[in-house]
Amino acid sequence: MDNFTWWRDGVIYQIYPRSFADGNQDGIGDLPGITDHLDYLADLGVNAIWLSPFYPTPDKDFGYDISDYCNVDPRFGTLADFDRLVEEAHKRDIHVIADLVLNHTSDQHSWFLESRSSRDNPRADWYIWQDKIPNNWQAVFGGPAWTFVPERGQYYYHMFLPEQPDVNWRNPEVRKAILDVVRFWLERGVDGFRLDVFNVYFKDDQFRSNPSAWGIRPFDRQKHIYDTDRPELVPLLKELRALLDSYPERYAVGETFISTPEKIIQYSGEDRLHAAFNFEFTHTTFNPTRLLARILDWERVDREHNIWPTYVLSNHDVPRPASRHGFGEDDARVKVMMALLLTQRGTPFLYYGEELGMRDISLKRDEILDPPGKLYWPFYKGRDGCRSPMQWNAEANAGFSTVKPWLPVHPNYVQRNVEAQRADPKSVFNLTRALLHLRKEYTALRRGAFLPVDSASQDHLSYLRRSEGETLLVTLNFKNRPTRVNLPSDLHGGTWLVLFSTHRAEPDLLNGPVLQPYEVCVMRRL
Ligand code: TEU
Ligand code: CA
Repeated sequence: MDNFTWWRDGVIYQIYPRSFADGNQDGIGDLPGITDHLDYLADLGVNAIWLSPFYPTPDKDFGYDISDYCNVDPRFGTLADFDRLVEEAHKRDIHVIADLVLNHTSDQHSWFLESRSSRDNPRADWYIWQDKIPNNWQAVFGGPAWTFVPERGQYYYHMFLPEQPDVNWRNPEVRKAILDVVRFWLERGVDGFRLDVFNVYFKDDQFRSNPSAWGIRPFDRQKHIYDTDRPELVPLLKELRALLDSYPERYAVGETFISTPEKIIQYSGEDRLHAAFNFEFTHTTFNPTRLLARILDWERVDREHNIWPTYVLSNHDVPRPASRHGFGEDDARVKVMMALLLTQRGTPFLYYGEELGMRDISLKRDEILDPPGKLYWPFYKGRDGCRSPMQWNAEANAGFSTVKPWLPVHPNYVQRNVEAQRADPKSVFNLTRALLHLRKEYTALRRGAFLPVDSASQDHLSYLRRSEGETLLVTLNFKNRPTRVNLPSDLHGGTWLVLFSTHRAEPDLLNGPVLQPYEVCVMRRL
């Protein structure tokens, strides 16, 4: 493959470590568990894994509250386990992306324990302290964003939980300490980073109050112009990029908080982040017209700003696509969405279990662990639903662990698991695997132009992926009825080969194929 760039041409698979595989049978997934399943991931065909936080944490936000940036939580393993995971992943040509949460630490991090102890300790200015609450800023997970500490007689700022104090990025010592953290993981062989809420690192230097807006949660009733997206950010991103570029082929993808195309344009590019998430597919409805419009937005962003698109259907913060689009246990619509994701021009991100069409678990109120779920129940039930253990086989606890897992396994695991889906040629797993392998085989799928066909259709979404010497046609029927794809006349006739289909073995392309209900088909013009 000509100049294959892993993060641009490849597919990235997100692992939520505590839910993937339990290596030591204590009910919590861990790094050795992941290492044990690298052959599974290599066979599936992914090029990189992104690990949600595995650092020491008091677990107020399940790892997104880090108490030591340069270590592994004993529940997840040791630094030696991490080194082994990286080594074994690299042997299989799988790159490793670490999740860095650099906007805030845990309140149990030694930096904060010191900072909160007095007004004149060496780290007094490592967090954001104020004598009085200076503004109306709210915390994302509920309540005001300022919490009082009697030892200092002052308030500190936290955009999320009070147990997640925001660090003071304006302090040069903090900046240096954090860039040293990045270097620490680069030196350990990490290939890239996912940066948690990177665009909120800096807050307004004058602490101005946000203007109001319409919304449900108090946090949403403000326009976030002073607590997010401050101008000091871009120079920092440039410094970070220079650090990454001092190592070969390293990568950073940012989690844009309240993502918009404008923000992504501003924060990604040659001298800043490689990519910033576009979350459109996590909330667009199952509608070909709307999905096409979103894709064309990103095609434009790339054309005009040379920013390689990214696509994701889900992550550890949102309901799974199979729960959003599937009917009961039926996977027809789930396969359409998976095929859409994997045939885009841009880097697709998969979330563990998506390749099985895993559904969200539903929990009773007293089973909920996620802090915003506890707070806003029953209006919002939190994010535990999409974090249930990976379903490996039909044995006890889905083969995830021999003991009771930290979150319940979805009861559908008896039928819906890796082993069963491997054996079923029509499964979501085999569709995912087949498309991942096609993506490796065809340059047109990775880099080829995206050219919509019959784009006024309300029923199907069809497009060519075309590169020099390769023309592929992707057709996705979004309806539970047959529909015809009207091909432009220059595509009539010719010889076509079906590379993948949920329904057919032979092409039927006289004037355009008639698609079966929810059919997914990828053909190649010979
Ligand atoms: O998420 C940012 C974030 O606040 C939302 O995605 C959030 O999960 C949603 O609004 C629910 O209310 C990142 C992480 O992905 C998330 O898991 C962390 O909880 C959060 O930052 C704080 O680190
Ligand atoms: Ca374990």
